[in-house]
Amino acid sequence: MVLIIYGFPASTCTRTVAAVCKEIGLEYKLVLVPFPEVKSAENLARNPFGQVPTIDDDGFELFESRAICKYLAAKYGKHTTLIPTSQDLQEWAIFESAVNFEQHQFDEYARNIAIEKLFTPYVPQQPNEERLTKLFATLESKLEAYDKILSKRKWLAGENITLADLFHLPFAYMLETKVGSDVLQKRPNVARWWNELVGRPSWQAVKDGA
Ligand SMILES: N[C@@H](CCC(=O)N[C@@H](CS)C(=O)NCC(=O)O)C(=O)O
Repeated sequence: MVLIIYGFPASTCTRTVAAVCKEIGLEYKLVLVPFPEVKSAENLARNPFGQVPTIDDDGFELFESRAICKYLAAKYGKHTTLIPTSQDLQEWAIFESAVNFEQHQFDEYARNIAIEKLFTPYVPQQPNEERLTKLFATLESKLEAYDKILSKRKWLAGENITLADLFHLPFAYMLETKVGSDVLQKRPNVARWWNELVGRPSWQAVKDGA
């Protein structure tokens, strides 16, 4: 049975899962849960947090995009480098470290910049410029650390691309194309990494909609 992704095309986390499917070469069917319906009883039954995406893999349902991607890579992506395939504990630890710093050192700031800058007009209120300045300053300092890491490794967890790299895609892409920020181009190693990542066919296939 074809993998089902419940979500909506523009959803950042839905596009992450879709990009991972493309990396693996795994077919999926997007079952539309429009944004206003994320808190519907039907969606809450699938995801108690009232969010998307959720997958249905032949009757097995799972929510939380990063966990979904790890599950899909482990089950269907053995021919890829998306998660470590060896039993080498250190390789796993470095991968988990990169997955964790994406979430806590990058997503935390990039997501809030996007929300402040792009989503508040819909609420409606003006972006809080003071908050934005602080978020950008913190993100810049985090990207200094990224540049050091990427001076020693081609990808964030080593010499091969992993989920840790792919998890950056939706919000980094939004920063560059919608917020109009050049933070990803200012540092040589980050720029080299980002430009290769964003050009991947997997992301190009879903960047405008899962
Ligand atoms: N941690 C969740 C976040 C999911 C998330 O924030 N989804 C958004 C769409 S991109 C959503 O459903 N937002 C509606 C809401 O939170 O009410 C994941 O990674 O799957």
